[in-house]
Amino acid sequence: MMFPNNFLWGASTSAYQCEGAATSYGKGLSVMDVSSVFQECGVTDVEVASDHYHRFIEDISLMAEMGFKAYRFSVSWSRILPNGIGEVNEEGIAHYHRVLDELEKHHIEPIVTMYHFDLPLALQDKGGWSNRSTIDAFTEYASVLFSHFGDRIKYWLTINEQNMMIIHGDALGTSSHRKVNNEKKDLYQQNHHMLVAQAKVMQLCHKMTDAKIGPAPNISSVYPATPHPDDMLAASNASAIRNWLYLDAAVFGKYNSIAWSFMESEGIIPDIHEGDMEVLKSAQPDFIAFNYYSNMTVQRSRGESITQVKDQQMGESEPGYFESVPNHTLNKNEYGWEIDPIGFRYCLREVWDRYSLPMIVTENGLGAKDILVIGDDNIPTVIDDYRIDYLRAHIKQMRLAIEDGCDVFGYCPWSAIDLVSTHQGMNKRYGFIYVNRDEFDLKDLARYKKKSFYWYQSVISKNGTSL
Ligand code: BGP
Repeated sequence: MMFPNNFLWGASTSAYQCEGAATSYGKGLSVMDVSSVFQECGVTDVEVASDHYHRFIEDISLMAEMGFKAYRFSVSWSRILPNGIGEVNEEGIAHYHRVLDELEKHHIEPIVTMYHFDLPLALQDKGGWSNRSTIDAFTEYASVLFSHFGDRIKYWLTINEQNMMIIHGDALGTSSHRKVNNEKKDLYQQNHHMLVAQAKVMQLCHKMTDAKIGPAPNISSVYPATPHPDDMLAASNASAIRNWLYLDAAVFGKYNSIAWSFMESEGIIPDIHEGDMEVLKSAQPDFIAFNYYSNMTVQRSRGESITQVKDQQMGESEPGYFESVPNHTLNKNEYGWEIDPIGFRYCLREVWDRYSLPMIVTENGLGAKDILVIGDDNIPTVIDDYRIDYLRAHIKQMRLAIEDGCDVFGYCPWSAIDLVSTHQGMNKRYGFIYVNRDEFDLKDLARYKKKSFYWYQSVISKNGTSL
């Protein structure tokens, strides 16, 4: 079995992690521009990032050289609406038109995330997602995007990793502004507001454009640590709370019953207004986009609250429901993330079985401390065989999933170019293209092609038949 002819090979980035120009050209601040996560972790902030704002022409031409069919990137909400609502920043609109012009020139399909962690600070100052009026703000933002770019973009993604913002907001830096007492209840209230906002925006997209739209959570299948029925139940709990809560609401327009009973026993059922459930029910995504890095393994919870690892891909536990344990059958990357390509096939099959909607993988990849060396042609490069091995193994499994009958229409690993990691700085790199800067030394920000650049170029040119 082959990849379909029009398969969308590409890669991903997000605005705050690569654009830079965080306080220029009329852009308002976002929560990520002032996030304490960077200081806490002693790593670079996002003021300059990869300078993609100024270098997108060069970056997109390198993507074209790799043969990209698609580029998944996010629009910065506060670059479009500096205050989150109200006045539109025309410079922001013009910038993304220029990005789209460039992509069009190279026949690269834009896949655009509307909101990737960077909520406008002005909205956060009014309570962010805890404040119900952020639903209207997101709908207003979406309507600005659809009216300016609706005829140029065929694929929209609503919210990147809503589930990780709820479960791991501290690691990502999206919840560092939270100032409420009943923390968990507030988080699930935020979650409800995002679900309603997403549903409204999906409806609006179908009303205002001919484009397709879908959610973009981070999905991990969940293995039981042993065949003990208690561990099986723990795995089922974990999957419901981590995955299906989010996708069931987006696709079926209802709360997953296991997740609901978890929220009930924890006393964290959100305040649901009249009409909210109808809004969820009446919206439909056209596809499911999801990010996959690793699966998780859990055992029955011993009840006690165990120390959580502050990382979005590790250490999730819910006392009383499930407890994460390492999976000793898998190798780990240098940041402790388990590498599980077979689990990728399993995960694709699970999402397909459950929802029967076309799927696109919007993140997958290997973070590593790349080392720049001088190549044969005297030009700096990175010999990232470890990244090639990771991607090759995952693409093979994706091909098998397609053979299994899964409808997968694109693959956009993380990341097109090196960019700032959510909480581990500039030294944790994912790109096919090296960006020449260090944690705090900006150097010349030059772009260098890694070995994986040439490898991915050949994968795309042969449409995945030779890996
Ligand atoms: C996902 C996010 C990305 C990204 C990626 C890698 O959770 O959607 O924004 O950064 O993970 O994570 P990290 O940067 O923490 O290595």
